[in-house]
Amino acid sequence: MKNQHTELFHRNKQNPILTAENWSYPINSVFNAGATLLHDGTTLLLCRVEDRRGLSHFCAARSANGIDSWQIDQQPTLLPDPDNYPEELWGIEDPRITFVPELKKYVIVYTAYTRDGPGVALALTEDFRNFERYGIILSPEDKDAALLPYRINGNWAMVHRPVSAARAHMWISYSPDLINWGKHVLMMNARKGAWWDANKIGLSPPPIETPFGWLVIYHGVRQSCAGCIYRLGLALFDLEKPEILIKRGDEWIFAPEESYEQRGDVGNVVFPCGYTIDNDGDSINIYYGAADTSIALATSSIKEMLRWLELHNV
Ligand code: BMA
Repeated sequence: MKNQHTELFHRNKQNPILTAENWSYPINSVFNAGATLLHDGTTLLLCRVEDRRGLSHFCAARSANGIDSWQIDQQPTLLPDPDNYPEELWGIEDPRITFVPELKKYVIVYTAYTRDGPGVALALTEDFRNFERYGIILSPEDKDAALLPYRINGNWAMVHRPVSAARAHMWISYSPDLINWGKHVLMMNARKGAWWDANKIGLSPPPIETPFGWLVIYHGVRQSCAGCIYRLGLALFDLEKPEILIKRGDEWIFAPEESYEQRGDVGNVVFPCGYTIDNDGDSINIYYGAADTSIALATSSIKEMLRWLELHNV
């Protein structure tokens, strides 16, 4: 009998939707893209592109339907700038995009690969052509960060994932100006032992605002003697105090199962950094890096994810 479980994410039949072959300049791989809908309804992906030295930069791809006919920038859109920002020495990775109505700008939070490991950096843009860099805002080792779209009690709020010793949990920090971050609070622990999300977790795309709280898709890293498996789970946090965990799912909801997810530069990885939400306010398009090699798309429903959490809350 086939193993039956609810499929919350539905893979697009055209997966992977973007690969290195789509680029007009020589690259190694394209994965872990931030995503947003532009004001005219165009889907914009800010793709992490790894060059043939192993260093990453960002390149924008635009599509009317978010699935195919991508218009990809002919040159890198945002390159690391180690002369002015030395913390970007070994590249920039894994952008998460938040449109911030108060600033009328997109805030991009990304990993700067410093000499001492990954740190969190921030840049603002209105058009994904010109960028205003704030440089590194959280020192290494820290990554998997995204900004919430509005202030909470007067302060900006950012989820991130510092690493301490052998374990890595999700934290949230607050700032009056997007530069100085404090009031650090632990949001959610990695579990222990045999769990799929033991020892190391991190935010995947930016939290999804729902009437019931911030719905968070997070990744759990299962380490074994055969290597790591990156899978996704769900949690819900309080809207006004986002460090308060309301619900956490037991099982993972999405895992590497297709060949393009299981094989590549880093096999067994599904890693979404962005999504877009359709006009119905419920259908969600999740863009994920597959095996650190290509970009794939899965669709889901916010209501169904919330219903699943009701049943799977631990
Ligand atoms: C994580 C991040 C991701 C990457 C994943 C698998 O730590 O660095 O960029 O996709 O590892 O290699």
